[in-house]
Amino acid sequence: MTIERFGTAIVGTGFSGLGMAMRLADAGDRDFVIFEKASSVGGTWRENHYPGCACDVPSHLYSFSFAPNPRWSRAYSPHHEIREYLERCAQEWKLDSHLRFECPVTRAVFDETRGVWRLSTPRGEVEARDLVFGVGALSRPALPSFEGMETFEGPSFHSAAWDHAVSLAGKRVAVVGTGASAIQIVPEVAKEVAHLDVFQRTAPWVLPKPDRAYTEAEKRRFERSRWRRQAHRARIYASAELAAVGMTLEPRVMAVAETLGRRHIQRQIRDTSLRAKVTPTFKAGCKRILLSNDYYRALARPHVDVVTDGIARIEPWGIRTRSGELREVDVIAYATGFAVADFLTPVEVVGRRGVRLAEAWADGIESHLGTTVNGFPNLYLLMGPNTGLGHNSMVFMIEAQIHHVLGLRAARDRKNAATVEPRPSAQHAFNVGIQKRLERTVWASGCASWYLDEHGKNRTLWPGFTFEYWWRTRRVDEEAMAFEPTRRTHADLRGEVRMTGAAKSPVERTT
Ligand code: N01
Repeated sequence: MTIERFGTAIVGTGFSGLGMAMRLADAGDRDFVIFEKASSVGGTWRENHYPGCACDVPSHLYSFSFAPNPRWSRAYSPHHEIREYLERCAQEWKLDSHLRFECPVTRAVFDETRGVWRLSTPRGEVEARDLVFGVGALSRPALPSFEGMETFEGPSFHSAAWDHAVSLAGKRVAVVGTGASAIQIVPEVAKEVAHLDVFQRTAPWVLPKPDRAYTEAEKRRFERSRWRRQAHRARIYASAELAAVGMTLEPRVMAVAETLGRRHIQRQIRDTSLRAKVTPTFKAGCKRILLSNDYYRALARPHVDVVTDGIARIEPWGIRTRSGELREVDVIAYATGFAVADFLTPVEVVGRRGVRLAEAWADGIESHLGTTVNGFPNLYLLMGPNTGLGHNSMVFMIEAQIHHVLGLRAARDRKNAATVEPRPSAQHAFNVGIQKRLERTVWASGCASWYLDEHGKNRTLWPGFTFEYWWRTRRVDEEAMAFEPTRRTHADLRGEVRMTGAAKSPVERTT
């Protein structure tokens, strides 16, 4: 059996995986392969296409700084525009020959003798010196486990697997959940259904969304002037970053958001009992703050009910609430979120001494700077533990991480080492520091959220300003890392490499 060998294997084709590949190509390194379980690129923007799906971070910031798009149609673009943007990036950076579609990586084992990762895929084995996971934290839909779910007679699906073949026109529909996905789904679905039940367990904080379409003149100006584009991006960045003050330094500041949220409810809902139902009872920011101009208005429509009784079980013809009432529905959409803590679960990752990543993470997912893990050399996690955000663009964090990965590899090569990984003491100190800071944040103010793992620890979010993360990742702290030789050097291995993928060539930047 021939084993293909690459310098770098990347898993995933969302912002993380594609961004990594684009930056490698920019650096003149074309010795990489990208594995994708689906048949096209796009990550979460390929998977999520439910009605109303759009980004709640402004597009001029929710895009690569090195691949600007002056022609975003709106401040907050719909999902298909973001997916098309990522497809364009893949084309312009000539990534086609590197992409392996419908080819999930199922196992990754580190070979200590040779200092390489051996990957198992349905199409055979591959070896790579570096392994980059860009699989995202929100890629595994979490379906609830209500009794009787399998007995439901009508169609039912998760928001991230929306079945557009099911027409909702004139039907009785239930949306379970009131998170970021649901508040986008509800206003759209309410337009066509006969009746809509929104099953709310916890009322979220929802603020007005400062969305608008860009005019043709604005788009032309963005095209002509790099300065104007960058100034616009910088303005968005700075105003988003302000929210980190309330979330991470002084949670009392979040009272401002609560005032805005209550005012939003009062403006869009007249019925006082409905107002009371949808008014949150936890500190704003503890769960993600949501943005919508039409969610409350949709809830106030006569054919929409907010059901807060709790779900007892699912029956063939509908949903039985804890109060005993049967809400008859034809279709159920579960907007119930994602399995966050175990985001690498579908892949068995085996590091030094045969230790599985799942074992290393038995007490919770931990890494150094959200990117590297002791015992797992030359392994890099993009959007890894504690790099998530409640207030700004993940693409900013992803770019900082990619820069960090490139820096780690360069430091390793400068030292003629074969592997790089964090020292246990550095990883420990990083996590102790992060957890200490997280104790003072709004996310620790008492609500239940997917930011917290089963031990109540926040392994998801970065506890400060994003520019701090950028600052800490801009240069490699070599004291924190262990660089080690292996019995065979990478140069030896390269001698036996059968070159695959595209030939090395300088990459033309086409933005
Ligand atoms: O998921 P969620 P989401 N019974 O976990 C409820 C990103 N995103 O898909 O709050 C009844 O936020 C649950 O109730 P509760 C964004 O980062 C981004 O909406 O736990 N209800 C909640 O209301 C976001 O944070 C964009 O009490 C149950 C809802 O389901 C993340 O994705 C757009 C339940 C789940 O809300 C996830 O958002 C969309 C049960 N058993 C999403 N289980 C952008 O625009 C769960 N719920 C970038």
